[in-house]
Amino acid sequence: MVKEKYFSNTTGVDRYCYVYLPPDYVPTKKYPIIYVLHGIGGTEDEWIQYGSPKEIVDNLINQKLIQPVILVFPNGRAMNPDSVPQDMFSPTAQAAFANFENDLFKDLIPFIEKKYSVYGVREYRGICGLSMGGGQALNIGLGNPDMFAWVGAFSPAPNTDVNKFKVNSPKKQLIWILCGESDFLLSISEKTHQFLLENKIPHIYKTMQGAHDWPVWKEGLRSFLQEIFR
Ligand code: FER
Repeated sequence: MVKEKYFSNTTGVDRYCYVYLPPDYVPTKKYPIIYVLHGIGGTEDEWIQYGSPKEIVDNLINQKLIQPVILVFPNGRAMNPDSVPQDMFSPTAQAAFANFENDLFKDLIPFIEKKYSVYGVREYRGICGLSMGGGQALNIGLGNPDMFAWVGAFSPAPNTDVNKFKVNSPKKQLIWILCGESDFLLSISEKTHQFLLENKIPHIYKTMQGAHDWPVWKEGLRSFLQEIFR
């Protein structure tokens, strides 16, 4: 994992993210890329600390279950100062999660996709996340089908806003949602699934045994990646 620092014009301060490079990364090849978002109390560290993404993705690639892929773990809360607010549910914190969309498009994607060897087109770009980050992935992914072909949400949170989805887009997307059956936010996944059905938007919706917790989110990353490269 490489820790990267980039200047954000959106917040006016430096921001950080982690980058996962596949085992045989060479800058002479091009790679697909996926942005992986954390939950309401996390930062760019959260997935690395609790989700073992390097082990998960190294294994999938080494077993030839997926193609080599680059993963980026941003800080999904775009604010100044860039810290975890005392009240994670405060309007300021909520606004920072929404503001991340600006940082992502104007600052992070340009920085990352200049530095690393990626295709740089929607067909090879994805976004996914857990809980608060799952809501962001749906809002940003389905709101910008011209930017993302792959969208994954693991236990998406109440920040999920179907009004942000571009329901009439001709661009095809792989939309993949997973939630634990005893997750206290299961109703959000159910409602989103219903909305996508009613609007005839193809998607995959799965539940599994589990709560609002890492076993579900790690399985989410593992399964979403395999669905993409099926
Ligand atoms: C909420 C309950 C949970 C909410 C967000 C969350 C925006 C997020 C939880 C997480 O990220 O783990 O009412 O509102």
